[in-house]
Amino acid sequence: MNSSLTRRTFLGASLATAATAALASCSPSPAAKTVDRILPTDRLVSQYEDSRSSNGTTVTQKLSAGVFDTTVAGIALSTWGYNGAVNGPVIRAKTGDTLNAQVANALAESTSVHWHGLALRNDADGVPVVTQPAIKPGANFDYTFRLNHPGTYWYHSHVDMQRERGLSGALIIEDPREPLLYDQEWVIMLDDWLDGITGTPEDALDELSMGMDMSGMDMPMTHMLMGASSTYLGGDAGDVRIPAHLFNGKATQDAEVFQSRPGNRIRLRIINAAGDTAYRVGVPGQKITLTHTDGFPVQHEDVDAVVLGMGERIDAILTVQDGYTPLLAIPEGKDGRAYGLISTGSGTAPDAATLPSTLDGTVTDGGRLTADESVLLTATKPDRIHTMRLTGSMGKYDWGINGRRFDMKKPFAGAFDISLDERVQVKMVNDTSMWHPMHLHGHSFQLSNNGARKDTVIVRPKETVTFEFDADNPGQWIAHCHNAYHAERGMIGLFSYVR
Ligand SMILES: [Cu+2]
Repeated sequence: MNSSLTRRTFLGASLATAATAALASCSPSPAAKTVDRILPTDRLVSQYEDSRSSNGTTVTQKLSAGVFDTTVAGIALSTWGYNGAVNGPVIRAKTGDTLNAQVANALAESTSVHWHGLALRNDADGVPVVTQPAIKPGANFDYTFRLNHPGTYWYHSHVDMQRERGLSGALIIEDPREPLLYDQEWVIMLDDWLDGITGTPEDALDELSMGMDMSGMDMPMTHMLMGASSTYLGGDAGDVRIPAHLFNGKATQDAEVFQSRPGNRIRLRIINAAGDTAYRVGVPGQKITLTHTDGFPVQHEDVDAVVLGMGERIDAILTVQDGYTPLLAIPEGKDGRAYGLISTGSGTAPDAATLPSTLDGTVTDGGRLTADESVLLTATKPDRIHTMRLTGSMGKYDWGINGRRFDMKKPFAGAFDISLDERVQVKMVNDTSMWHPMHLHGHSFQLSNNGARKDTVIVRPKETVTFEFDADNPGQWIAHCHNAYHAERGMIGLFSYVR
């Protein structure tokens, strides 16, 4: 097993040793020695934070990462989560507020919290060792940062496979001048769960990491999924066999029921927190209106279903009809499903067996939507163009960027250098035969041709996805596949601000 990303190396290196290692690795080239990287400790990071508007209000949230006993899909198990739940608390704040998250680590190993989708100060991004040393067992860490854009976000551990247990939760930033009209709001976290049912996420990663080279040896395959196929995603849908799909932590046998009234407009805030599963979400026989992706508004589209890759979010409006309305989340190319029910108090809940197993008609995803004019980047020529080739294969399980597996001990090796105030264009070229949900930290990019503003986008096999962003948030920011297994095996790159 390749050990470049094992737990010990991942957690053992400190920020200082990482910087030293990077300098050492660059030493053969005299020019490289002069690279002046804007680290998370740089005074520019605080200066930029001070320039973000603040209303003086601080929202405080305690998050205790620990082990707890629970029941998932009818099975009693022990797992890890925040504040003793499969989904951490829904954190709510407003644009202009400061979030103060007080993290206590009650786990037996180090952890961190990443605030997915936020253009926040670099030293609060929660990526050991790039933006902070990991939070050691028994230690505390305060994340304090200003919230400068409304939308549907989430938070999760950024250490090893911890996110594949329960270490994630929703973060909703409300707009004090919300232009969207709706009566109610339903925050929905979708997740593919195996911890405590078929093994642990580490077991699954270990098995996948042996690669398909082992498949001729009659090895029993508990976790590896062969032949999962999605036309929508362009082929292979996923790597991992998933015993339970969860809708707000609940499998189908105890589906959540959301109370409403006929005619109410519900804002759905849908978050795909899964590790290896894209979900197709919709209501059989009824259209939903897509309004936002990854926190930013899009030109509204009425669709039968929307596909979310891991890490993506979709906001949609659903008008409630009398009786029970099922909101289905069907895993692309995999068995099973998750759903929640909207009830107006009349009729009877549908039996799971009577619900359709497919959602067809008009189907789209966040990457195919068009940005609302209010959030379009100003048209300008790129100052810098980077190409990120997505590389690797299921057979070798050697996922990487430009053929390189990210090494936390040498985070600056192969870095994509950028400078403040540049317009950066990124071409993501998928050289692999799988789709990847690619996520950029600390920025919202815009897809080409007035596409949506996003931070996570589906890149299909052999496809090139081009996006641009403004380099307006100094620091060190990773960009990676949000398939947890691909990222853990090395499909991570670094956008590095340099002077
Ligand atoms: Cu991937």
